[in-house]
Amino acid sequence: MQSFDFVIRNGTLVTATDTTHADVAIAGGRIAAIGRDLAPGTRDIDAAGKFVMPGGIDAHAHIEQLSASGLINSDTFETATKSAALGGTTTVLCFAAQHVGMSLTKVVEDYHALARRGAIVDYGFHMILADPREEVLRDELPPLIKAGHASLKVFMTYDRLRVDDMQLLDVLMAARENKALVLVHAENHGMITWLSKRLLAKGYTAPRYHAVSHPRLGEVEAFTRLIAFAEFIDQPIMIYHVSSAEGVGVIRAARGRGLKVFAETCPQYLFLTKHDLDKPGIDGAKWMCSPPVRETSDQEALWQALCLGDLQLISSDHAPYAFNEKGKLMAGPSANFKQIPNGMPGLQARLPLLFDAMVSKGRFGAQKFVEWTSTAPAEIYGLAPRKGSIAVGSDADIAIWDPDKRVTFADADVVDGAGYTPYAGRTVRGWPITVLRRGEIIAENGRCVAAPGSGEFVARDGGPAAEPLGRLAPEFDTERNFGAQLY
Ligand code: DUC
Ligand code: ZN
Ligand code: ZN
Repeated sequence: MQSFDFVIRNGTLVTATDTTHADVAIAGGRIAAIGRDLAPGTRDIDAAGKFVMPGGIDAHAHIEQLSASGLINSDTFETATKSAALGGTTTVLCFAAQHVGMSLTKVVEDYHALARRGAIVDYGFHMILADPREEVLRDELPPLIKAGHASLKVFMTYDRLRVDDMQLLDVLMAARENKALVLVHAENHGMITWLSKRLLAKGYTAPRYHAVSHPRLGEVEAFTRLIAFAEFIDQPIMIYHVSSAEGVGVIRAARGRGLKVFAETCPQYLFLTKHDLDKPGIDGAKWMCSPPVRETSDQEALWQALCLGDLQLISSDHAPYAFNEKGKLMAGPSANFKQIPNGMPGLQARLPLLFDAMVSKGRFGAQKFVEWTSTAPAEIYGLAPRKGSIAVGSDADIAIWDPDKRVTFADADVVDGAGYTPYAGRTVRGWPITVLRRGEIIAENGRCVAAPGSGEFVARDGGPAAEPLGRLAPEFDTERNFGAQLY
């Protein structure tokens, strides 16, 4: 008879497609059996009255990263992934961020070294390209993608990081040639810069004006241009952190035409509004991210877009900056909104906020919760079938949720480097009480019990998501372009 390391008994097992009462047996870090009356394991966990769900996959987290502000985020792989584990997340996809002039190969090596030392959950890297020089795309990119980093991120705004139209086309083409997904921060840089200048000149400097300085039409323009480029090159894309109803409209139209446009939103756009930035003095800086949080009507449009499949997943965009001179207040306590780094922590709060809204309060339910926070990111980013579900043969990445446990978010409980939570004072019902990563308990009853560095790199290929549609723009079609071979 097969022997098991763990058997999780009597729980309600939830995947993206099913909800059943079944036991789950784990051997050698993988799911070994699912059924009733399984043989005892070395250790049995009684999950009666609890939900047994796949560990969360957070596909958008800035960890110990050199960011657009020129600062490193206020955490380390250890603190960030500890917060992830405590919040029920067992895999993160973060960034290896190339800035102008850097070798991409060296950048990727450096981030690997940081993660090897500190990571508690499993991880992979998207490669940020701020300087897609010819030799980077030709010589460095192909082996890095082959080594398991099959996603490229570009910014259409931020002075330090943004690519222009030609560079964006080059990156899309390089991704197509090497079968990688392209992930994009898409906002119109000119509109943001122009509007910010006018606001500041008129003395509107407080954090709340950050919400005004990123017009929703900036999302519309950038999404539209990006999608046209992606269609032209026939390259699948992922649009990051969709924040507005209008942005959703552009994506819906593109998907309606059959284009391979994936898109995510984040808890901050579902649970916060611009009024959260409207605090005395500079306090609103804690709620500053880009794009900014918007209106209640946008929240509703985003939920509907998730439900309709226009958006496929919810990531945190974890990007913490401490509320001190090493973070949000790097330019001092009287800084204007342009001098404040953008971003907020989210690795720990993402799943409890969504569990509360979707499972405890019943909106869309437990299976959609699993789909949008684990299964869809696994499938889109090439982590499936190893991650993202509870199935025989998959990694035993499991979060056991107590649906009755109430927790009120408080700054005192924050373990990432931000030192504050944007959700302080908010009470959620439902909390991950036991979290297993590859069959090892990493968090239990609010304590992280795994060693820093025990997380493993997960190599990913582009998979079906990165496969081009095969629809050639007329200019790329040799039968219609006088025979020019452009691919
Ligand atoms: N915006 C970004 O583009 N990245 C990190 C955080 C943020 O707010
Ligand atoms: Zn971004
Ligand atoms: Zn981001």
